[in-house]
Amino acid sequence: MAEKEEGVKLIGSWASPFSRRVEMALKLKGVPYDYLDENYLVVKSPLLLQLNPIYKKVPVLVHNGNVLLESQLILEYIDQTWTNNPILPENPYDRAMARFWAKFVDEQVVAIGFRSLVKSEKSIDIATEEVQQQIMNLENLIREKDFFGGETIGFLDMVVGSIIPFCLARGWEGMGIDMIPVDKFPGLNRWIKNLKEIEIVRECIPDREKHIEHMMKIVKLMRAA
Ligand SMILES: N[C@@H](CCC(=O)N[C@@H](CS)C(=O)NCC(=O)O)C(=O)O
Repeated sequence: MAEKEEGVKLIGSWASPFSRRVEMALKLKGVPYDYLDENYLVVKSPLLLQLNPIYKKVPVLVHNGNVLLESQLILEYIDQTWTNNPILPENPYDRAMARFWAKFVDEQVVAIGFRSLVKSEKSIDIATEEVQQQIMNLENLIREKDFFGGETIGFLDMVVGSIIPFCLARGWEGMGIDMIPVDKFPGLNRWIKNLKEIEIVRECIPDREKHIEHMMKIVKLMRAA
């Protein structure tokens, strides 16, 4: 375990997948940190606006006075600063591919995933098929492995895990949609089970019931917008 460093602070939000993945990395590395929870749906704190004036979003990591933004970049910073329990692959090709798929998830899957949550009953089947087509790419990647990172949790597991099973799937569950059925996605279901067996993952993911309620609130806000 590392000594508590001067000023390791995370400004996050309990239901934010981008914050959840940063907490997973800090816990995996054994980095002690102070955590401030933002209720950004109600009001953004002056601290958040001061630290992230560009996007005004969580998470924000402050380390020894340096402000870091954007969760994937924060994960890379954590990996390079605390080198125990590496999360990014060492091999340059594997590293590039982990970044490729992480970008795919945060851009493509997040966009169509949230879009599927606001579809009407009439168009939900088409939206479901669209999401399933995209996540089949991840099923093909995980099929032979326990984790995207190989034998244990890594960068891509944190990115995919925080977004799909522990965020979007909570919304799909609230809507009564079985988006990742085990017969279609056996690899992803096995991987989700593996993730849930990891203590730091369990410590970082939102409580299921509370999260489903929260996702339904988000769906309502998105529909009203
Ligand atoms: N690309 C950013 C996304 C962060 C993000 O979207 N955070 C959301 C919470 S899940 C947020 O702070 N939203 C506030 C807002 O949109 O005003 C990252 O990876 O850190």
